[in-house]
Amino acid sequence: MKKYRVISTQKQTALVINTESGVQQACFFARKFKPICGDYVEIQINKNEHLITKILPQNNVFSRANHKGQRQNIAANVDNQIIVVAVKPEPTRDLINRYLIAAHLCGMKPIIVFNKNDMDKDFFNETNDLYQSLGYTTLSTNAKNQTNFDELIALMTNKTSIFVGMSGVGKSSISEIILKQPLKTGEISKKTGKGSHVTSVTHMYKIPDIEGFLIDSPGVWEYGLWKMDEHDIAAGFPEIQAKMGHCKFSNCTHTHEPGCGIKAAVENKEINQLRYNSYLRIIDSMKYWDENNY
Ligand SMILES: Nc1nc2c(ncn2[C@@H]2O[C@H](COP(=O)(O)OP(=O)(O)OP(=O)(O)O)[C@@H](O)[C@H]2O)c(=O)[nH]1
Ligand SMILES: [Mg+2]
Ligand SMILES: [Zn+2]
Repeated sequence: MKKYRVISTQKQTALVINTESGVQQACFFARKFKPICGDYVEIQINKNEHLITKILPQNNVFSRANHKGQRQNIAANVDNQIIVVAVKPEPTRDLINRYLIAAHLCGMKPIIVFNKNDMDKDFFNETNDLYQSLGYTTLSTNAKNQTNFDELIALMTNKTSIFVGMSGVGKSSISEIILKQPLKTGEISKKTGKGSHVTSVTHMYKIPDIEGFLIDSPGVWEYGLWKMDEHDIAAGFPEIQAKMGHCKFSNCTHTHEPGCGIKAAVENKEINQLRYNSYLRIIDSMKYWDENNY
């Protein structure tokens, strides 16, 4: 029965929400299994202590690379991956494409949200046009005056959505508007003594008024894809998938092979050159894990 769901986890305990009553409860879990944010669990009450006794099968899992290039699971049972980008801080090269590959492999619907649309229209228009033409859902928002939030909330209704993106793009600001409550902010910085709003843990919230859950995650400088092969990476490029079947070799990686239909499509301008370059760079970045013997 899908009644209890993990909000956040610590070393030995997890905060769990009763999805029917909304009541939250700290629960212990045994070493042999470690629940993650978004997991549905079964719990037992023993002398006033709550214990997680089972993790229910996961629909899917949002992951990223750990420092060794292994797949590290961040949150379970996630329908939407909301990629928040802003002109400032500007997304690092390939960041959006990496997230899109992960969305595909993890089985989430990606939604690209261009936040801070009060800042630079050119960046938004160009990037937005590109991803829209590839079939992705995009939206432009402004957390200062709450532009386009009705559309965003509609996409999140009856779903579990995780906000991802660089630190400072506005994930928590957007979340606060949707949740109608201030979010937990980071600890007071020891260095500066100033309070910061930087999110430090992955945390799930029940959205008021509509059915749905929102997961706020800490911003990352570079989202790392775990070790995967060229075919996994190509699977995250719908324009490459659309042109498959025209390569001389059936196991073509579309990098160096003669008679490659994908390279021909790039030359004919049927596939965007910048996206193809990004595809090559992402494949190349996998060498890092090999070179470091991971
Ligand atoms: N101009 C403008 N500023 C915004 C907008 N949305 C958020 N900001 C500001 O951007 C800064 C960072 O916002 P946060 O919501 O803390 O960013 P975050 O993505 O949660 O960052 P991390 O928790 O570090 O990952 C804050 O100073 C916000 O006030 C917007 O639409 N326009
Ligand atoms: Mg935040
Ligand atoms: Zn090819």
